[in-house]
Amino acid sequence: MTAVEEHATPMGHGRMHRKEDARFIRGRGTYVDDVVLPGMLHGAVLRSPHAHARITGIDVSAAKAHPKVRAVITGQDLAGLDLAWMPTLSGDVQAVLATDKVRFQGQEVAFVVAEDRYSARDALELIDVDYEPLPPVVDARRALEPDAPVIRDDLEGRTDNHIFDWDTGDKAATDDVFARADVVSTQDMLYPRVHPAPLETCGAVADMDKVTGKLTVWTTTQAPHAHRTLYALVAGLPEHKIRIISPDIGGGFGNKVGIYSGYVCAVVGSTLTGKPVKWMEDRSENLMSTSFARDYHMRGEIAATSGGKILGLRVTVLADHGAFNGTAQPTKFPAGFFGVFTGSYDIEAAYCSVTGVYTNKAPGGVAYACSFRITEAVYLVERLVDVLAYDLGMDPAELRMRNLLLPEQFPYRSKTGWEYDSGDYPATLRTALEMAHYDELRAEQAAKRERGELMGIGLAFFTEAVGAGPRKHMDILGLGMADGAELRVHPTGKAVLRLSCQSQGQGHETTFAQIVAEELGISPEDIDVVHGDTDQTPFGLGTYGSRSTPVSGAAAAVVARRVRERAKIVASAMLEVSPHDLEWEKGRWFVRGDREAGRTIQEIALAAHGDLELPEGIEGHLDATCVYNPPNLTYPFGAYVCVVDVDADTGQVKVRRFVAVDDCGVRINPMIVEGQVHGGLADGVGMALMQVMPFDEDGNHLGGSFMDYLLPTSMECPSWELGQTVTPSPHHPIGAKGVGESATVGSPAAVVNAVVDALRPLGVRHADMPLTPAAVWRAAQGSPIRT
Ligand code: MCN
Ligand code: CUM
Repeated sequence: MTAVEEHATPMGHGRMHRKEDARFIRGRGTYVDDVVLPGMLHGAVLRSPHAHARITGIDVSAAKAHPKVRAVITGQDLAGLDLAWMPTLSGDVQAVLATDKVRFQGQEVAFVVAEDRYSARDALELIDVDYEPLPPVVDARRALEPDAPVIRDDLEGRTDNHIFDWDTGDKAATDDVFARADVVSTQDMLYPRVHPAPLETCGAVADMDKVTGKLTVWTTTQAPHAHRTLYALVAGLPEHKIRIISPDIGGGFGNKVGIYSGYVCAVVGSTLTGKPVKWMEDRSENLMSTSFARDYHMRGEIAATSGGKILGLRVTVLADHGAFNGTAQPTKFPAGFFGVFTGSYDIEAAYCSVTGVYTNKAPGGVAYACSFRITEAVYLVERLVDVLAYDLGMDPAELRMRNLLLPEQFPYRSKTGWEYDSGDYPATLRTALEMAHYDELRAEQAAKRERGELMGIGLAFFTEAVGAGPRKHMDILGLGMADGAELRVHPTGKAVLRLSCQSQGQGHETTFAQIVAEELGISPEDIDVVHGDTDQTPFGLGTYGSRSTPVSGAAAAVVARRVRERAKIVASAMLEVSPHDLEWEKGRWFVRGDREAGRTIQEIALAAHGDLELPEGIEGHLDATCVYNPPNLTYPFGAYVCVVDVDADTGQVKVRRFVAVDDCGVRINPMIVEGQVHGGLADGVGMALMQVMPFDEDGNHLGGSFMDYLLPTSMECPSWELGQTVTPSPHHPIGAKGVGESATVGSPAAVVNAVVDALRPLGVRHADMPLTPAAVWRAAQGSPIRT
């Protein structure tokens, strides 16, 4: 790599260091908990010790008598304000503070506002709640049994725990294909409940100004504009009197998409006391009560010829949604984008049905780099392909190569109706196999097996669908999935880009400046990115589902091109030629055929604000706005190879190598893309080997700290070996596809496939995540948890 590539390029796309890091590495970021306002009070939430119980009484008198307590709020108080229940992102309702029952351990029951954080916490102890415990539903498979306790008896006419049935694909055609297949491999598998666990927990500082009637909320949100609209709809506040500010965010990973009870209580607390109220949850509260992810019980069937041509896929899923259906999926997609479970393969037919159920666990669902459930879908199909390879006695790389979609099949319409925009899958898989020296690895493995050593090689090939909308097909609570951008160019040629999406660590202040820099030839250092403040940015649906680059990134390019076009008109007046005679090169318009006669974008910006007689169509500056409604999703993809060594006696898994070849189209900042991939790969190792949110049979949450809920560290991660192919998206203005969740989507299957491959001499065909030493040891003893 040359020095120029390694360090900041003067402008545009390239490995530029992150602009935001200057403040982050100096400890100068401003997170929600850094916000301190005059007279600010502190809130704390009283949570349910039971997973399922009726509330028969709450006595708050002692808490109210605490000298430092300013207010105590219960569900009944909120009911009086018509705020006891709030809509969820999936159109269900969720208790802000429980009134009738508690439905998961850790559910919010009361909110105390006090002069300091310690007093607020102390006062929680003074609240006396009478609970009448009810039997809980902990296992999703129990939820639909006729005698299962009904969790949501608040919903009128509700007599069971069923939420939705959703299906996709062609059932008859799929059954047909299965009937004539030589081989059908079936596998049950669980994608366990995990938690995004960002370093910064969730919180809010709410400030209701009674004089101006304006509510300002500094809050941990990935979607400030959507939050503002929801506050307006729920609380009946006028939307222009609500300002949501999402300052620096210490990791989101989906955890900060939804609205939590604590935010709403902080707003109510501020309204009642007339003072700003801060609420920050602690680690245990975060792990217990905010967005989970996954919890999909899946049965997959794959049909093939004896020669290894995959014919069809048939899948049933039981989805555990917890006590309130709070998943953030586009309205028409109750199972998210699970419909892409046909993966990267050319098959004849596919069918899948998903049933969602209530259980006595925390709500959530759009979390942990999920790509709207594509993580589950990719895990399913990539595990199934390996199970098929096992049953056929075929090499999993060869089986994949034989079935991958070919470049000439793009744009490819999948059997479940998704239009994959572009790809050269075989080239990407070949690159990964070459980087890994696959044949040598297999030879090494064979030699080790002779000696009784367990070494495994796992593959995964994934296709993602990121960048929701278009708005016609995708909305959340009726808000169409499009994004806005505004670009102002100051007289001296410096620019401000205002975005509706919001970074939680992905480096938007750098990459979005780079997009504009590339389009206009202004240095990225001269372009400020403003985001995360609804008073300062245009409306849009925010950052999740790796949609920022596909949607807001496109908006940034389009708005920059609009500025360029306006600049062209001004330049034509400056140069006294027709705009048709002008040609663009990065940073300037010049007269066709006369390179010397040109004006830089900076000169043009100054002239646009100056005394030049401006032509028709330009009022006095170059500024432009745009709303980008994507015509389709973008489909990044990748091929991963994982190598593990397994100690059969201890069950210890060592991830020795990990080769990841990602294709996210044009890379705006390759260094940031690699960082995103590194993080996602670590996530994947964590989920495959150690992460699960466990519950006991009473519904007690057993993962409430980082001693119990394990996150991967550098100790468990190998030195990642990254490669790339570049297949631009044909419909994205700069050919970029999203990448933020790719590695989390693709890597768990690669790791599990590697571990199962290592255990193959012991006859293991499948084992469920997380493959902890105990789980691997049991599998190696011939009693896999599930086969
Ligand atoms: N990028 C690029 N070239 C591309 C694609 C992306 O340079 N072809 C850059 C982007 O400009 C952006 C970053 O990579 O700076 C990620 O872009 P994108 O894939 O569009 O994803 P988002 O910005 O929408 O981020 C969301 C995604 C999600 S949904 C989760 S979950 C997750 C993830 O990002 N959460 C993260 N990565 C995370 N990284 C950090 N540090 N913190 C989180 O909370
Ligand atoms: Cu699905 S976790 Mo991300 O989309 O914020």
